[in-house]
Amino acid sequence: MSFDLTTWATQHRAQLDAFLHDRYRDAWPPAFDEALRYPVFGGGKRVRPLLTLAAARALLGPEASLTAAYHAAWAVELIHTYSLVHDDLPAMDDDDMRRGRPTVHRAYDEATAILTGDALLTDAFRLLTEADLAPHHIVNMVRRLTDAAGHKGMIGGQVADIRWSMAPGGLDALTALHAGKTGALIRCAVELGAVCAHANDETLTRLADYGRLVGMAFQLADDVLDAEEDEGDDGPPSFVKLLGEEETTRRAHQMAHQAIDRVRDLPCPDALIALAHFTVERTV
Ligand code: GRG
Repeated sequence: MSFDLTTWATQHRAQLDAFLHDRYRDAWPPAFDEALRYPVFGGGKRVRPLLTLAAARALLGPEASLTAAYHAAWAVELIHTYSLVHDDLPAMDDDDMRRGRPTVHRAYDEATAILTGDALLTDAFRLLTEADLAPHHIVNMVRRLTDAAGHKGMIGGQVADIRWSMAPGGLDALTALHAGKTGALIRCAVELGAVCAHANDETLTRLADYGRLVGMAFQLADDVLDAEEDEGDDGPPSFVKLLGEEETTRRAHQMAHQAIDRVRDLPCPDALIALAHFTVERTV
């Protein structure tokens, strides 16, 4: 039977949400639970956690329990969510709206937004420790997520982005920027799914490569989607500005196909293949 990404993703999004639904019920102080839930259940596509689940499925098969992978999936999504909350702050992008509604610092206040991001970032690592896996697998995941989210990955990419306007670079510099800012966490999402499925070193390297390629394809597609709004010298750095829309689109599709080539021999690669296509064909 052919694989239907919409059905699979809808089912897993619902299970992901149910899994985390009660997590902040006992937040302290009690009223803080509302601010914590606001960005977490704010209508994100859940691409990263779906990649984690898809990587575990690719190795374990369609019937396997993905309980450990759910912990990893949520950990990655919480890091992504915190990064958006902080990225919207006045000191960063200063955005009033995200996903069609006020950003956290607009819905609440700046201090609440900073602390909400801090709390979600911290809780991501707590979640990893709760996965039903041997301690060495958990340590492995903590290290990978720390590297992806920290100065060698997402934060480093964000710093490079902020400095870009003072000293813009070429294609290599922009690729390095996005390998950190967007790519590191997407690649890590895939890696954690592989760790949860006890992948050997060869398979992990192959899946990490898939994650790297899909992460870059995701950013190239994003730059095409945002091309109009990013226009102008004071807009953010963008592949479309360096390569044009047509070439950026061509490279995005090429990378998605290269990513698929890395995983097509795995036991159950259907969801990974469909997500690679979605990454470059999406309209949001
Ligand atoms: C401020 C700590 C800190 C980090 C900032 C990820 C990031 C680094 C900033 C977010 C801004 C941005 C546009 C990043 C590029 C990555 C990206 C395309 C984010 C949007 O991801 P989607 O499309 O978002 O998966 P949804 O809303 O679906 O969750």
